[in-house]
Amino acid sequence: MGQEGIQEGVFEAFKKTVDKHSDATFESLHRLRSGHKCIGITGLSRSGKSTFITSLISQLLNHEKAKLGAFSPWISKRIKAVKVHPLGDRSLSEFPYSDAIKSLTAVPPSWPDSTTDISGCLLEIKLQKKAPWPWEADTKSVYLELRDYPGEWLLDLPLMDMSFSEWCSQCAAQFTQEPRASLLGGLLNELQQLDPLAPFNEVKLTALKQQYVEFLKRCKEQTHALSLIQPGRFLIPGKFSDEQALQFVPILSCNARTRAQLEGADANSYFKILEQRYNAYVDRVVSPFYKKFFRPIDRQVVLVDVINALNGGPEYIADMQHALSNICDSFSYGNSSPIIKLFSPNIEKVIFAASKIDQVVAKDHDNVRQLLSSVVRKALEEAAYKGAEHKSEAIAAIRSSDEADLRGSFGLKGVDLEGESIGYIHPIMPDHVPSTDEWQPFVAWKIPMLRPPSGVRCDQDQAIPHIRMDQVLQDLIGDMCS
Ligand SMILES: Nc1nc2c(ncn2[C@@H]2O[C@H](COP(=O)(O)OP(=O)(O)OP(=O)(O)O)[C@@H](O)[C@H]2O)c(=O)[nH]1
Ligand SMILES: [Mg+2]
Repeated sequence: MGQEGIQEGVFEAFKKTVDKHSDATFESLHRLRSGHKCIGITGLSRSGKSTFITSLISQLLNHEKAKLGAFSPWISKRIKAVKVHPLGDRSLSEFPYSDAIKSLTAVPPSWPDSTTDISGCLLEIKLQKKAPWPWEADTKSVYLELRDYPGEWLLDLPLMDMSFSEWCSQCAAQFTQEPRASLLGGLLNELQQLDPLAPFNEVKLTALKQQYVEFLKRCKEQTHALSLIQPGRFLIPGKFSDEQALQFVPILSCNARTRAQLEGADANSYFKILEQRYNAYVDRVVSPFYKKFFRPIDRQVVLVDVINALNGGPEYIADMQHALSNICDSFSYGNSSPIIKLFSPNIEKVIFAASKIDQVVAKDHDNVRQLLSSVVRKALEEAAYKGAEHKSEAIAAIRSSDEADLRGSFGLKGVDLEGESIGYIHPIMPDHVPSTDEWQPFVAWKIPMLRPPSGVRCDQDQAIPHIRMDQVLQDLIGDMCS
């Protein structure tokens, strides 16, 4: 290629980049201002995202009574005021903070509702400047964009890098393993018998899709939920409930056909029709969600309910590890200049946090943190390699237990979801994923679900009790508050 050809190629590549990102460019321009960051609160379904956001807002709004000893502007008493604003994007509903606080302060208190759609808010923290020039204002504001969404939708991100036949192969491998094989029941055989080259039948597909959704519900609603539940919108469709793009199922026998057979299949075959709908799902549902909510993220908190997965057993930890590694593969790490970030936003910091750590005694917290580090080891290494700051933590957004001497043994007391006072002792938490002969005590333990603490009046300036939310705040935004 001559000089001209090379220049043409470079120009085309630049034009493509601009075109690809132009929809996000204007949205991103305002983020060039220092003191404004988009914070991703990411986590699988029920990992504690909405509770975390609620607690974070509440700790800051009620900073005078909150215990935030690890958060530098709190120690130096530089927090002047905190305000929650709606996000600039008016199409997005406001994060239901007041509803969550209402539930938490009700008699009896209850947890915030499970999330069914996207919401967000902009949190402004007004700080006293350390040493302003005489002509400067003596305060500055730090802005945090926060967004919440159903955890199920996160599981769709890996589909962007998977063709329909690759997704079918992944399902074929998973569905013959326990516990999924039992949860599928008769549907396993039906999906295995579905011939990709046979003529498509909408009535049959509708029946299969209904059964498939029931199977996904069973995966989610059993005692220990599985992590990898795809496609996420089949359970929580959001505004896409009527889309034909949501009408497909995996064909488990794709592997029995050659690539040429699948590519040359009749336009009205199961393979071609379902592939078309899968592609439409990825293009019209998954990609826009990724572009709007993940691409602008500057700093990421990934919440992981590792205690619950440990309690489920080896299959559940492995399933969670697989799901998290797929999700983290779609993160774009790096610490680039603001101008480069405009076109190619990167995650400059990531904090993996084991959530609901109040379910175990304090002396085991560090073990759980180490366990989490081993579960997400690959993602931590990737972040380190790409130059992003990274850390693992163990936190409770809302501390719902107290340590207690239970007839001579050290344990926890709290109130269960039925309102009964309970006390329990748990096995010593491991600092690594247990090996085959180490699993027994963790699966034998029946982890109780705790009710949030009673009598917290965060509607009257009191702060919610927590564990290490102040450390997360410091790690996440301490540098912006200096
Ligand atoms: N003990 C304890 N339980 C918690 C804590 N945070 C969350 N939980 C429990 O975890 C459940 C799920 O929390 P959510 O905040 O709704 O989780 P989510 O990730 O927003 O869930 P989805 O919106 O369904 O994806 C709650 O209903 C509580 O039972 C915590 O700090 N301590
Ligand atoms: Mg939620």
